[in-house]
Amino acid sequence: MRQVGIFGKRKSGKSALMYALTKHKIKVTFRAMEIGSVTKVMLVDTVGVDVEDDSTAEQSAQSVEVSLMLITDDSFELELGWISKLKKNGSEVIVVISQADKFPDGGKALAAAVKEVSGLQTICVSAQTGEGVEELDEEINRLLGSRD
Ligand SMILES: Nc1nc2c(ncn2[C@@H]2O[C@H](COP(=O)(O)OP(=O)(O)OP(=O)(O)O)[C@@H](O)[C@H]2O)c(=O)[nH]1
Ligand SMILES: [Mg+2]
Repeated sequence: MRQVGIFGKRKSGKSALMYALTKHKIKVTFRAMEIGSVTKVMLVDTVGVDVEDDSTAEQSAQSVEVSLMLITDDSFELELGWISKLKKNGSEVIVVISQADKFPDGGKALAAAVKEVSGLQTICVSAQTGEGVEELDEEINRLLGSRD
């Protein structure tokens, strides 16, 4: 089955995002079943990239086609390193400003900072309010489709 990995530091909201995406996917899948087009995707939750032994995250990085890299604050060097590694492994990467509801500006300033340093586009997502979940799901599907 095609795998989408969720990476990020401890407590960055990986599991909450996985749950929010799953809920959204179930809704969309019921609609897609009616028109007979369903792509089965397995979401892979991982340990934090900042844990001492990140070997299980390393392992997941080998088998995912699309990776979500969660960023929650302006120290994101570790994440940028992981993004390079994931791309080297052949994965597409979507950078997610996670827990976006916690920012007064919805994560826009952090998104701009990430863009300035790395040139990477981001999607601001809140697992709590659902903001950005649909956009994220569409981007995942677009990238999976581009690899068919
Ligand atoms: N406000 C807000 N809180 C969130 C959001 N997502 C997660 N949280 C909270 O942040 C904390 C960590 O969320 P988790 O989803 O467990 O994070 P995680 O990355 O899976 O954490 P570990 O598995 O321990 O590495 C929890 O208290 C969540 O309730 C969000 O979108 N908005
Ligand atoms: Mg978790």
